[in-house]
Amino acid sequence: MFEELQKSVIEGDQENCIRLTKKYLDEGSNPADIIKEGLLSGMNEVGKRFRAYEMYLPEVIMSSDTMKKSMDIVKPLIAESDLPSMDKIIIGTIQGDLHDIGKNLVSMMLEGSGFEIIDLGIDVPVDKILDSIEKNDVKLVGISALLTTTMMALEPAVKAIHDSKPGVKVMVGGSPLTQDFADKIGADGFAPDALRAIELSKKLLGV
Ligand code: B1M
Repeated sequence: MFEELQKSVIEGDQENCIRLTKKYLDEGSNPADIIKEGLLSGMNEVGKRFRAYEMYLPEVIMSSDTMKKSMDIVKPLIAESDLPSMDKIIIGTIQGDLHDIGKNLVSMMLEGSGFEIIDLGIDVPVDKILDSIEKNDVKLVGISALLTTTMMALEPAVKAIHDSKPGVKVMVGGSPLTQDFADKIGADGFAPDALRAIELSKKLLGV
């Protein structure tokens, strides 16, 4: 029923996506269905096409942005309980590191996939992450590191999170990191790019 809406997300056609979203709302469609079966479903297809090399990253970003604009229209109209489950993810760049372009891209894509992002910014000390876990009901933390120096701070951060917040998983990413490194420091997962950060988040959260 929401094929046209899915198509507008896939094509990153913001104007059409907003028009269709409003049209479905005017016609009385259930807002939660518009999100699940139209917007999120369109974004899922985007992920599949990107992995199959049928879409490029800038197109994925446009789709994600398109989807978010319509989400902003629909979300306030539905009761919290009717919202498709929006798991929260804390994300930040590790202490000492000021790089945030990749981290912001990951945040944006995760948000576009229906996660609620708590972005702690750059140069984030582990205590700030622990505080944020305490205040929010969060089961996944994502930490970015772009320097060979700051990536070393990931191991104590992962350990501190695992020790004081059992059950909370940690995903790491950033250009100098590898799966091997992530395994060695005890992280629960490593994603080499934003799309794989979405897949990994879903896997780690069992979504
Ligand atoms: Co700096 N920098 N930088 N820098 N910088 C690098 C990283 C560097 C490789 C450049 C080089 O020398 N060739 C080098 C690191 C060398 C090393 O450690 N071995 C470097 C250096 C040395 C430095 C300074 C020390 C320079 C100096 O002052 N002497 C300094 C450090 C400051 C600090 O952090 N304390 C510094 C500063 C800066 C700027 C402030 C000028 C600027 C950052 C601006 C900003 O982020 N707002 C900057 C930039 C832009 C870069 C380069 C050019 C680009 C990084 C980037 O944004 N890439 C970078 C060289 C390069 O990578 N070619 C470089 C694009 C981004 C989309 O990719 O961040 O890899 P990336 O993110 C990807 C994936 O890695 C992954 O998904 C993203 C999207 O696909 N990913 C995750 C990232 N985080 C993830 C988290 C996840 C999952 C996936 O889960 C949580």
